Amino acid sequence: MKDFIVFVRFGLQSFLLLISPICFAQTSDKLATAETKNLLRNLKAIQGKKVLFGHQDDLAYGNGWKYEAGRSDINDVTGEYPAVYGWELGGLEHGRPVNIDSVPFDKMKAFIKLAYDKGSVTTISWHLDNPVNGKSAWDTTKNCVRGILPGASKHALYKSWLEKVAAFLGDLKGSDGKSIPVLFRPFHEMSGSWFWWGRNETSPEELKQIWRFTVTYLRDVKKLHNILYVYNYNDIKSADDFMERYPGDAYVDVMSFDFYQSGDPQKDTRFITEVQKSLSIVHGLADRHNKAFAFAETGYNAVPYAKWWTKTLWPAMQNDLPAYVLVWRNAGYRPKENDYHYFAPFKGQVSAPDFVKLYQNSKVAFEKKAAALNLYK
Ligand code: BMA
Repeated sequence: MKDFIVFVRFGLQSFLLLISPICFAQTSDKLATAETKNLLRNLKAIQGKKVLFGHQDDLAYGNGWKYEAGRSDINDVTGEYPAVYGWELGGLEHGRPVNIDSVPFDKMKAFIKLAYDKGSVTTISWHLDNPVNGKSAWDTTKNCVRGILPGASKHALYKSWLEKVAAFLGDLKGSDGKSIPVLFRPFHEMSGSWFWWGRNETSPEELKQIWRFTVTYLRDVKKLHNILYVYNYNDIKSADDFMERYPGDAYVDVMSFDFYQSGDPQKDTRFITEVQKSLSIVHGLADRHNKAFAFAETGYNAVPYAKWWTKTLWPAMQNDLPAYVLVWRNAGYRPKENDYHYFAPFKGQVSAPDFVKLYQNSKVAFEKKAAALNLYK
C-alpha cells in the first residue's frame, strides 16, 4: 500500500506529512453505519498482508449432509469455521421461502447473525431471474438490462424485486441490535457472457446505469446503511477492461473478480498466471481508487489435485493478497445434473490434508484470526 506525502506550509514553517491511505478508507455510502465503515477500513488494512478465507453456504449443507446444527465441511476438516460466509438471494425476488439452491431465507438470516456475532463476514450474491422475459439468471437474451432501467417497461417490476432484497438486508441485526454489514455483489461476473447482464448482452453504459440505480435505491430510497458494494468481473484482461463497466467511486466499495480452475493444474499453470495478473491489476486499481479488493469466487470442482491449495491457490494469491477469497458451495452429488459439485474439501476428501496446510498458513485467516482482527471495530 502506498503512502502519500503531503507538504504543509504554516507561516514560515513547512512540514512534510506522511498519510497512509487507510486514513482515507471511505464507504461509498456517506451515511454507512460505524460497523460498516469499520469493516471496509479493516478489509483495506489487511489486504496485501492477510487473506480472510470464505466458503459459500458453509453452514447450510456440505457433502452428504444438510442442516446439521453447527456442522461445516471446513470445520470438519480444520476444526475451525471460515472467516467469510457467502449466501445467495436468487428466488427472493419472487417472495419464495427458499433460494435457488433450496436454502431457506429464514435459516440464512440466522446463519448471518451467528457469523456477525462471532466477528465473521457476510457476502451476498443474487442470481435473479430475468425480469424482462421471466427466464433464469443464465438467460442470454440481449438488451434486457435496458428493459429494467428507469422509464422502461419492466422497471417497476425490478424495483419491486429490489424492495424484497431491501427488506431482507434491512432485517439483518446482530445480537448487539446493530445492522449487520453485508458485502453485496450484484450483477456479478458482468464481463462473462452467461447471465442476462453479461458483456455481450449489455452495453457498459447500461450496466453502469442499472448499477447506479440499484445502489441509489437501496441506499437513498430504502435507507440501508449496512451495505458495501462489491464490483465483480470474471477474470480481468486489463485495467481498462476492468474499468469499462465501473459505475464510479461513489457506487463501489470493493473491486473483485471470480476465476475458477479449469484443466489440469499439474500440467497447465494458467490458473496461477491469470489469477496473479488479475490480482495485480485489481490491487493497483483498488489502491488508486481507495477501495478494498477481493477474490470473490474461486475453486476447482471436486478438487481432484491433492495439493491444489498450497501448490496452486496459494502461489496464485501470495503476491497480492486480497482482503478475502471465497470458494464456492459444497453441493456434493447433484442427482438432477448427475455430477459432483463441491469446491471445499470435506473429511476424507483427497485434498483435505493440503487444505489443513493452507489453514495453518499464518497469512490465511479463518474464524479465530478474523475475530482477533475485530473487523467491526
Ligand atoms: C452456481 C452453481 C449453481 C447455483 C448457483 C447459485 O455456480 O453452484 O448450482 O444454483 O451458483 O448459487
